Amino acid sequence: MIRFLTAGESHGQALVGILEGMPAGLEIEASYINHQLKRRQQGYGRGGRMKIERDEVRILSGIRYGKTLGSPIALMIENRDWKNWLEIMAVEGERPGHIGHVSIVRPGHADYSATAKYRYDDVRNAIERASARETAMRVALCTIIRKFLEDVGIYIGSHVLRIGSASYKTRKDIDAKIKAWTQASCGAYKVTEEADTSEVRIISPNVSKRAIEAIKKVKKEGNTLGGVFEVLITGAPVGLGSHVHYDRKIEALLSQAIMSIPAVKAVEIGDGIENAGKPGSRVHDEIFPGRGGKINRKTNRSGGIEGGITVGENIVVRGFMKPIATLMRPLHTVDVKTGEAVDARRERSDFCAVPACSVIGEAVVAPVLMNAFLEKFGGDSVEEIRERYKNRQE
Ligand code: EPS
Repeated sequence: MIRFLTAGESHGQALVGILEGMPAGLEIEASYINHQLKRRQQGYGRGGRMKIERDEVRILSGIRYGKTLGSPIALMIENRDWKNWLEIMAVEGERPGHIGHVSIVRPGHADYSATAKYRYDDVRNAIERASARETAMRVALCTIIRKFLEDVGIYIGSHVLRIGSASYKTRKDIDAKIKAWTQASCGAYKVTEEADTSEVRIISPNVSKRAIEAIKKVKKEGNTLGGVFEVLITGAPVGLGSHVHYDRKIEALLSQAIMSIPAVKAVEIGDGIENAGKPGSRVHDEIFPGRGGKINRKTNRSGGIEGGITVGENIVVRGFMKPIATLMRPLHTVDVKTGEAVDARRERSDFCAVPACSVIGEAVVAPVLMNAFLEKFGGDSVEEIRERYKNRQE
């Protein structure tokens, strides 16, 4: 079973992570992880921090001569910005007199809730760990898992469907493209490759252009925008997850993973939202006889999951991200120290982070798939697992 932990404040020295449970013998290089870290930093609409950081991982343990040992893997990503925060984020010593306490809370962030819960005397304590900076380490750890999945033919990809009101009018064309791409040998990887050519990770140049215009507009107005992204998984076998217990249903676990990304407030599996308004005859994916005693389907409205178990079709998970809570045109709020009505603090932030969020979405589903995979085909080394997987019966 895969477990992982992350630690690190947004402006502290570094982000660190430990990944436990990876089988031995997986080939992995820092450059492979760094490629995903770079993708997470991209996207039109990001703020000043991404100009400072150049996220690169340091592998501290668990890998020898480019292969996993089966022991815990420890990673570190330095925060370049830390040198500008040495006094504010000092680990030891007294607070210097000129460093004030933050007491104005931003609506929509963890500022109020975490400060109240942990009885912080400084909202900065909430801001630091609630920051989406933490996702850099999650992407790093999950990329190692993703490498294992890719080696057995399970590809994870993503693209953005909507930013603010800029979205596809109909899904017909994009769905046809995705269908063709995902039927190709590298599946979801092609979708990601195409999305990566757009600054907002939207495959259609038209929608992409409209999304960039929309971000430009909110930037000028001191506002922010959210959106919708889609994570696609191709090559997953039949039988990941289980119907027998609530905490083994794979759509529940995938939803939790996507929902754990900061600012994601809704998740959809397949056409879940649309399906709720249709009769059953137009929702369920009819089953037809296929080649070699297998089954065949013409639709995949279920998002590749029935009864908490994968059915062997593409897995489709969508995340709905709210607009970032830090606005340059501040909202009404309260100074929690004085109780006075004030304007929310302007804190450096992104204007739109949906493209980055889609890359994080690709990463966070990997441990869910891996655990279901290990439960079914598990072993201690990549070699052992591959043998079991090769000899499976579907
Ligand atoms: C982020 C780093 C943060 C933010 C952003 C994501 O850096 P800073 O706070 O120094 O600007 O840019 O976090 C948020 C949007 C947020 O609300 O916390 C990153 O590395 O992704």
